[in-house]
Amino acid sequence: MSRVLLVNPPFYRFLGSHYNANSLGIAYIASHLNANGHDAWLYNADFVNRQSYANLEEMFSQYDNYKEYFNNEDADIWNEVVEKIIDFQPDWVGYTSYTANISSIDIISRKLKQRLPGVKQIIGGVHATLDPRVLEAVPAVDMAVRREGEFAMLELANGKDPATISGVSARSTFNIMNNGIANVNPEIDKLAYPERDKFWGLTPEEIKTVDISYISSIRGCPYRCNYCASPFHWGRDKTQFRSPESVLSEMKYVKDNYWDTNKEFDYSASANAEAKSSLIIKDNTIVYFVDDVFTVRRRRVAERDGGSAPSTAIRVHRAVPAKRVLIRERNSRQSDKSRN
Ligand code: B12
Ligand code: SF4
Repeated sequence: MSRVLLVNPPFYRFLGSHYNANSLGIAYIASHLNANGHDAWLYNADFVNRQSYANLEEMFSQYDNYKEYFNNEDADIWNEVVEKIIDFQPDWVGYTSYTANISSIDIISRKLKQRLPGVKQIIGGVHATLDPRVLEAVPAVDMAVRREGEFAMLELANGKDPATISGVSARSTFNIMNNGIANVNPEIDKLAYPERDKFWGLTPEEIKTVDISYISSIRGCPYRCNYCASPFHWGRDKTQFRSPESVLSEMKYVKDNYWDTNKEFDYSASANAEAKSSLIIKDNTIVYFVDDVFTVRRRRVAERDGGSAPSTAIRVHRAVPAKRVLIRERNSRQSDKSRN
């Protein structure tokens, strides 16, 4: 059994805000490892125990401070993150990468390497997928996984030779061995639901405030907008859909296990132009879909929402752009009326 810590690096904290939701990429990696006998936890280094968020204007005004953090590798935040990782006593540390947080990963991984040279460090996620030479940008990181990481990470944690795993790049004695892009996962319905319990470094009270309502119901986008990372990142000819049954059962699972009707705040979607206080949701009965193209097959959305409404009255949000779009469809209201 390996102890694996999966890290969402700090980003919004540098801009005077924070991000308190679950990161689904590493949450999927963690649940797949845990379902196969490992001990994998999520560490969100962008979490702050605070209920108010900065809006976009306030964040942009912090840009000079943001730059300053990267000029000062002795800033408290870097040491705080490294100490939390060390406390975990990991065998593996995995970072989820966007282009926006690659410098953060570089600083943390170099500091960690100085303190714990034997720990294996790995990078995955969008930026690692887009950049085949990502290991040159993060010299303290040992390996990269490109595209979907569930299977590759499990094989690594099981001790398989990186040179034999699809999608893995790794340092060898004289150069970097590169096995290209991981195979597309053909059966996303069969994946375990993303990890929603093992949050490292938070008190039990703080864990209750993590927004675990994010759900991913598709992988890939059928369009090819030339400014967008998605087509290459997911690498499918067409969008792969989870079945409505699978998505509904995850929604129900979230409702049965995590909804707290006393909760006054919805912590999702931190980068709103509006003040966060205008987005307060009293009962927190909400699900955020992170899908690139949630409405691409309209009939499927209707099936899914129609199916969910009578029993759960779930409200559906789309996470990005961070604006509320789909709110409780017709059937739900009707069934509410019939219940009252
Ligand atoms: C939800 C979301 C957000 C949320 C949550 C982010 C979070 N930290 O969880 C919010 C609103 C905060 C956000 C913010 C931003 N986002 Co955003 N976001 C998304 C979105 C819509 C879904 C992400 C997701 O959950 N996907 C589902 C999971 C399952 O997929 P995944 O994360 O890719 O993970 C899989 C693999 O990548 C891999 N993997 C991931 N991590 C790891 C780690 C290891 C160790 C391994 C082995 C494998 C691995 O395995 C996973 C499972 O198969 C994506 C688009 C998309 N559909 O992916 C854009 C996207 C990731 N965002 C993007 C951008 C640009 C941003 C911002 C920079 C926007 C801005 N200007 O502020 C910020 C950066 C935030 C940061 N922390 O750095 C771009 C990234 C492009 C790039 N080159 O990096 C994307 C791809 C949108 C796009 N199509 O262009 N985002
Ligand atoms: S996710 Fe959106 S922006 Fe990206 S290719 Fe698809 S439609 Fe275009």
